[in-house]
Amino acid sequence: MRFRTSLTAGLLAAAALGTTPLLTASANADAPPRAERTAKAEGAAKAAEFKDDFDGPEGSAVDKSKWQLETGDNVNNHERQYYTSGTDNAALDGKGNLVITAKKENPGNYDCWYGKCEYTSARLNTAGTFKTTYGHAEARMKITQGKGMWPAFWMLGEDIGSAGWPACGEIDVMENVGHEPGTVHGTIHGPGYSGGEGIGAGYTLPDGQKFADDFHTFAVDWSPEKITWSVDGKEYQTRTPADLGGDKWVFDHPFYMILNLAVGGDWPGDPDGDTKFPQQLVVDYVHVTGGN
Ligand SMILES: [Ca+2]
Repeated sequence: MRFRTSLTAGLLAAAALGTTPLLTASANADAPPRAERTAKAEGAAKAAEFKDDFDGPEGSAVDKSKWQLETGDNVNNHERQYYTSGTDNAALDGKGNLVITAKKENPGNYDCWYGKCEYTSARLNTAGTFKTTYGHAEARMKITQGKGMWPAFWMLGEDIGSAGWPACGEIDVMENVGHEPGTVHGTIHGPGYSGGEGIGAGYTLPDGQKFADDFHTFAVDWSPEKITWSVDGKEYQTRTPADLGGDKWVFDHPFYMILNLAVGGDWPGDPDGDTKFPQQLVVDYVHVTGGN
């Protein structure tokens, strides 16, 4: 729902995920040269799949072959956290989860757009390691609670470095602002429908339940000219080019994924005296199936 930029443009040029064709050795003298066989195998292995269940020892870092940590602050949304590298704000819990922790501290004496940073947190992406066009992207997470917290699972067009934002497209699979504990939002942003003009909808749990009280699955089913959002398998929104009022649909090219926990900002507002720290965004898994 609000403008966000990738903080490290350099990583956008990072190499795409290499595929490792599984070739069975052949004794057939007529078999094509290895290079040709490899090319054929890569052509056949088109499906983009991503799977991180965050298994690993407590306190260990995320798998660097899958995730890259972005660092710095984010003035565009007037977020108040500083995103750090290392494991201070993003680590496995030894129980099969990634935990992104927002802390009210500034041990690194980091500078933010408003002065000395008041909070630290983490933001991870797959820009250099995984991208997909279409598919089912899903994360199972237990989110934060309290005013000013802003967890998100979202995607950006890999061409952000050349096309810029919002021409690259942004798919927000799940965003929550802490003052709406029972509601999450799914949104698309593109040229003519970005920032507060993003096109989306909210999903609210029944009976006053709060998302922070349990794990939930947040997903999009993304196909040519169609994106459908769901929570716990319940579809609540579908968008197609017909929703754009003539603006351009920019979701038919590769995107990468982002997980982050922002503190404060234009949309959620700043934490208040009732917001407890540290806050944790607990991620059981991120899976993508059926992509290209
Ligand atoms: Ca897990």
